[in-house]
Amino acid sequence: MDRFRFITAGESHGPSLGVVVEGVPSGLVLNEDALEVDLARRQRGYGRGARQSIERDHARILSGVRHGRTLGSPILLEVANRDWENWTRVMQVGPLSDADAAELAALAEGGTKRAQPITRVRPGHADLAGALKYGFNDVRNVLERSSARETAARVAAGGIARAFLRELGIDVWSFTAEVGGVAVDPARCTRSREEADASPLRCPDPEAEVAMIARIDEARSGGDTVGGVFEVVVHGAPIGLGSYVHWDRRLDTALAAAVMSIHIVKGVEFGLGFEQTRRFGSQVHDVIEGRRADGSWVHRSNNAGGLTGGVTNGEPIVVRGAVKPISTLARPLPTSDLISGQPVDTAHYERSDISVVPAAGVIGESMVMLTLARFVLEKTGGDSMAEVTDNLRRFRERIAAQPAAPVPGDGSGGHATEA
Ligand code: EPS
Repeated sequence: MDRFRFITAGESHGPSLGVVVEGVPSGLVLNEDALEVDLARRQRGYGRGARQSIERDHARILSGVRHGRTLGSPILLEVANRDWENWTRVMQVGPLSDADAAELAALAEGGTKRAQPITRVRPGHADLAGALKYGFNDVRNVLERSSARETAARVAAGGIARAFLRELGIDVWSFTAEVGGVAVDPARCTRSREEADASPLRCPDPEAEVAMIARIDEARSGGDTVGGVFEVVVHGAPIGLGSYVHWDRRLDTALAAAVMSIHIVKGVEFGLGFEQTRRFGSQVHDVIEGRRADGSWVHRSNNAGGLTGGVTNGEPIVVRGAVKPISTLARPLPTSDLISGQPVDTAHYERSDISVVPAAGVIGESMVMLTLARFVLEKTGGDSMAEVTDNLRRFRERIAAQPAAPVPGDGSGGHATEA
């Protein structure tokens, strides 16, 4: 059974978001302050909308932890929606009494947008397909769950994976690589990781960031939105996570699905990615330079993005997510009405972000960490952190040693023992 599996619940303007994370080993040090770091990073970024000035995301730990350490039991986290208090009648869980219904109707009548049913489906959003699929005549029922607000719960869960991976020496971060066609130039990436993280777009290249901000301002002034690319980088993953033996055991399969599952992501690539298709093999494949004294392996480059045959090869894992422009536009596109089926001039608009690439990067980190944690546990097994760390240390020692030279016909069938 998959370890570190998780399931989220919650509507964007409901009382709260929840997530249950199952299969976390016992003995992991965990507290709410640690989870807050990534939640705050997810909320920041130039181009974010008004919602983030309302929310101050904090995950309450409601189960699975005692005296600051995990118990091995399911961990339940809750992230409250502060905005809920502005939506109590619209998002009321219980049935509407006559008085409630009259109040809601009066609000809608009086022009309160959030109380009005939504039928002008937004191009690019889940609105139309979702309403038809679930049988709704009010798109509110779709957008509440399809909203990227749900990613706050994923990032809360990702904080547990970060604590787990950190104990094993595995480190994950991300940065904004591109916004609206403006890309970072590795030669100009002068900012340290801390400096990049503190910058408006979480960008290591200060010059590119200025031009990226200009693109966001341009989108804002046109009532538009703009996308980009984030890059997640993993250091310290041991060789041997994932497997080439079957499609669903490849780590790249799982990472691609995890990153692709983020609402705003429309493409995923590893290492050199699609650029590989434009080069000869000699300009793509990473020359293997040999084993170091400490047993690690060196490649001349990392175009494969740390994964060959779906297995970690000891190089940093590099995965990028393509972020589409947000589909809620302040100057809405023409669309059609869900009920009449006829064209209308403008799609629905309440409020939105202009650009979310830095936030998407933090969510990308979380999805990568949750996936890696699962694959680490698949490799090591173990119910307690002591067992996991012990097993991983022994595996690392085993593969660092020089294997015995193969002797044809010695009966070992090519199974190495240490020399
Ligand atoms: C988000 C909260 C949402 C949006 C955004 C992500 O808040 P609201 O809908 O109340 O403004 O800002 O969601 C979308 C981009 C979307 O398309 O639904 C958040 O917390 O990340």
